Amino acid sequence: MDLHDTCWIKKYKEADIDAFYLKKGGVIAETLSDEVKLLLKARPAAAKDAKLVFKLSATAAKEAFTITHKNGIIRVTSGDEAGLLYGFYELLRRLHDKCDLNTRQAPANAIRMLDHWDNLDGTIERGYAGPSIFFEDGAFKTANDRVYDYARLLASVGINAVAINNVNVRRKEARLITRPLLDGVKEVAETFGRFGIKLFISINFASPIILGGLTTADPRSKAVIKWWKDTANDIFNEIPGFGGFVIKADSEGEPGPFAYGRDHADGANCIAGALLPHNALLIWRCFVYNCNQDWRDRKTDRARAAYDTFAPLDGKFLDNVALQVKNGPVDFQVREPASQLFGAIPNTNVILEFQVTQEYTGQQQHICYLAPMWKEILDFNTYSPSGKTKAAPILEIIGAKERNGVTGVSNIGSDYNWTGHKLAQANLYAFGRLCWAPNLTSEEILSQWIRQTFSLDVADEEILFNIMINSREVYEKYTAPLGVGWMVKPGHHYGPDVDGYEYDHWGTYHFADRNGIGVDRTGKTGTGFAITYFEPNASMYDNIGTCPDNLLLFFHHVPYAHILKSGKTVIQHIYDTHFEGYEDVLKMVSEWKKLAGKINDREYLNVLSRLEEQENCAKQWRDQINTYFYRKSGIPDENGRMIYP
Ligand code: GCW
Repeated sequence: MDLHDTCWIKKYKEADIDAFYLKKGGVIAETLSDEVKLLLKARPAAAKDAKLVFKLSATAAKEAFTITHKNGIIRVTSGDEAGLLYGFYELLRRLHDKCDLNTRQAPANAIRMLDHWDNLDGTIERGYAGPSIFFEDGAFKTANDRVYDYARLLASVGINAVAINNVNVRRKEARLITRPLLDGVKEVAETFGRFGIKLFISINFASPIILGGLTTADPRSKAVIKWWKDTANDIFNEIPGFGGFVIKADSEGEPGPFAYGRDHADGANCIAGALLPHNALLIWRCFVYNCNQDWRDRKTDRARAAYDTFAPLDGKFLDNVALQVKNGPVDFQVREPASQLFGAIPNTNVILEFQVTQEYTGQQQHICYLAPMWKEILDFNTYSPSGKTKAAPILEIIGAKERNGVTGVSNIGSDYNWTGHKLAQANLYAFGRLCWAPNLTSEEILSQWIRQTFSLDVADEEILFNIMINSREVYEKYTAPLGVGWMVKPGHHYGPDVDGYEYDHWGTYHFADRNGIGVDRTGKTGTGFAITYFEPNASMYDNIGTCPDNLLLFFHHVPYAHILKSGKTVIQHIYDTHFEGYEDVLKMVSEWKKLAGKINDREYLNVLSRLEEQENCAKQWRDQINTYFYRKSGIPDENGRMIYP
């Protein structure tokens, strides 16, 4: 089976794409591929006989493209081949959507990346769509068409970098940067390279010990510095277009510079120095916090950790280091404020990290269209004084530099439809589109994806659109309330367990007692996290009267009877949203059933079976949360609905 039949580019399959892409110079496609011709037929007469011209232009910008449609000629122009490719896909989107073909576009972000948490044995950490497409049984998969298909899929939405292995780098995976595994890396890098995508490998900070036989990985050690240089030289001899490394250091048990009394600038610069002559990038993750916290300690705050570690180091990193910052200060929860690090490290390259894989948002069993959440982060105004204007939204900060950008933890695996849950494809699509053009709306992107993926009439498209567009809000309603997060089963993170992490060492608490709930992160009585933001955000969050309802419990510990801006008490809000969230899921199920016979059986049943799981799980969430808070507070539901005592 052609795997593209299962996703959004099926409607514009084009056998010729690779051929034109590999040729240097302008190519005039006198004969259009059948697929494009077909699409053209759907257009008004004027475009039917159009000639397609692809042209590289020395004066045009790289990756950017112009499409013009004049006198029967459709011309795609770019400064490089990747730009032609992006232009081609944009053209196909426009033909498919029957809209004006003339456009001029440049990507908003220089780095548009996906991270894979794939292990050499083929498992994927937080993967919900089958085993790895890259690895199995300790080696690269052989005769693997899937990588080629994936590269093409990613190019269709403008992705230009991929890291293929887990940031938790075990001893075996550490060997990816040396032979013989490096041969496999080379092959994958070449496949990706044909689609303008740079390959990155996640590395282990202790590699000089693990691979080099040294007794230390101290970033100031001459032997260590030399080992990284030699290793980088070897890699670039083999793979000249290699992208660079990703590293998780001093985080959740991974080794890092702290062991040697060094800071993260020392650590990063040692390795980045080895990459610098090759013009390659070191992506250094900021997910650094104390994961051995004592739950009794109310002062240590995981939400502060990345900021406290990295803000003081601003400006101390080499030019080819980019700090990778998760969208929120804790960990990819369904609702978190934007990380306060954005805007706080103006003299450092920064990459925003989203989680496309749905670890905390229903694990590709629940429908959860994530674009609205990503948009909130991108649009968040940091008010960083270093911004050019008073407005310094995150999307401008990350769009401002050549080594800035966006990355996402990929949600794909070997499943026939790539993402396990058919509708989770929309997240991969939306992620790519937002990396390219963060100003697109969640609605525009979703409509596009639906039109390109299914062949539905307008009324049915609307049914599907309505199921998906608010699905993140629905998920939020029946899970942890008002921004407090977690309450998931420890370890795998699926399903409700209100106190699952409450007395654990991960720094993720809700502090519910008989009187109230929430984390006091205020300046006066709490951890001070709120006031690490720039004004006016600091005051807005710090002040209980101005803190938005949906983040109230992230910032404040309040009594159950506290009245929200909505006019409801916190406890009544908890009950209402949990009853509503479950009802919303029932509605999703009945709406989806209306699409029976309109979508092929395999896809229809794929979604239906997952919706059944979502319904059961949402019910568990509803009842466990409601009962938990009823037992704690003793306050009954105003509307007398069933809460199990
Ligand atoms: O959210 C947590 C995940 C870990 C992950 C970690 C990280 C790869 O539960 O599985 O490790 O984040 O981002 O490093």
